[in-house]
Amino acid sequence: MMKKPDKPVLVTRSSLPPLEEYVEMLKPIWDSAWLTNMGAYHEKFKEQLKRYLKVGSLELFVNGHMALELAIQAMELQGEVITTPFTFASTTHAIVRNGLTPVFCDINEKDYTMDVDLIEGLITEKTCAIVPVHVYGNLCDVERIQEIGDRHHLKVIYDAAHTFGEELDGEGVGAWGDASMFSFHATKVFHSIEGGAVAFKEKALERRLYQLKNFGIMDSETVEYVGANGKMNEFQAAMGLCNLRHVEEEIGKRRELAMRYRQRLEGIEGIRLCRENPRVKYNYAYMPVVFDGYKAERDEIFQALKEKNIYTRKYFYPCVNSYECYRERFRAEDTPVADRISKQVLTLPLYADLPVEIVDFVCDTILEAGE
Ligand code: T4K
Repeated sequence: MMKKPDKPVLVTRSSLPPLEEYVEMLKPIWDSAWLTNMGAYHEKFKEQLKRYLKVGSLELFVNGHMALELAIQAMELQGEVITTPFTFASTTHAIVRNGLTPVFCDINEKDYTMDVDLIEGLITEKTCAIVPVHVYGNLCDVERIQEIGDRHHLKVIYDAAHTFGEELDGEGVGAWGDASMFSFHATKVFHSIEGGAVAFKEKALERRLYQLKNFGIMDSETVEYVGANGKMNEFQAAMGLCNLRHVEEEIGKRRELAMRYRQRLEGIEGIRLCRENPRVKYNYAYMPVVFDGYKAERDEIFQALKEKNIYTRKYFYPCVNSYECYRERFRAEDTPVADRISKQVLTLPLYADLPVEIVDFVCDTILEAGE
């Protein structure tokens, strides 16, 4: 086994373009002194993203959370929203901050996305939408969800924060549902420092999303709507444009490392990895591993790795329905699979420049902890 790394290895590390490339992009910003409010880079980034993500309509935002919160607001909903508790805080907060009531659906054991067999049992006369999450880049059963949404006249808004560039049967994942939110946060496969986008179907949403991100201001004398400020600035868009040139290479490197983890950990008793769906083009956003009946518990492995300078993360523990701020309203026991998986899962370090020796070191440490 290699010796403990000198520097801490974190769960991820932002990918950055060559510095000169970004500096070159900054020159026109200095020349024009146009820093934000839908500048030239903003528009160019939007067009390039539409092509890369293979979606017809898209609006950019300052971050993924604002994108999701405002996408939900744009739908003008009331009542209950069926969603998953196995996610980042943002998903549920976006629902609640819109004055809507989240109804938590449990997840499946296979890929930790919403268990589609349970959705219909949660629909009431108050249900207005479904907000599923393609967690870790694992695609939800979009076909079944579409069918349920259509049958019950529900909006479907995907939290696609983890699925940048993913495809199902060659079609961009953002083409599913009424809208999908992508996050371009620094920790993501693809980033614009902070940033996000909403891909959507209905053309009318374009105007509403624009109003929502720009105070409802349509021109210097016309304020049409009580909007917020969710605009992406030119420095973000410039970083996005640079990173877009390198994203395929980044994903390729991640893929190699994910395969290495798989090679080392697959088939070991008590260790569960997600199975890949051959219809999906993945982005290898995260490397989740579930310890279920392994000789060491998740928290013991977390600790063993930490002692060796490897900082994994318990994404997503605790489940949202046991957060302090929601404790009075929900119970984690109502979604037992999510509750259990959240206590068994660890996301291992994965980023393009992670040395393969570290992947081996992480695997060796996990295997040693189970001896
Ligand atoms: N929906 C879902 C399902 C999401 O996962 C997220 C975000 C959202 C919605 C909302 O999208 P955004 O509004 O964020 O665009 C991180 C990210 O901040 C967050 O974007 C992400 N999900 C979540 C899963 O992970 P933390 O609290 O774990 O971040 P932090 O600061 O502990 O960073 C994690 C690791 O990343 C560090 O150990 C090192 C590395 N890192 C971090 C930063 C900030 C870098 O390499 N560079 C950096 O600049 O939430």
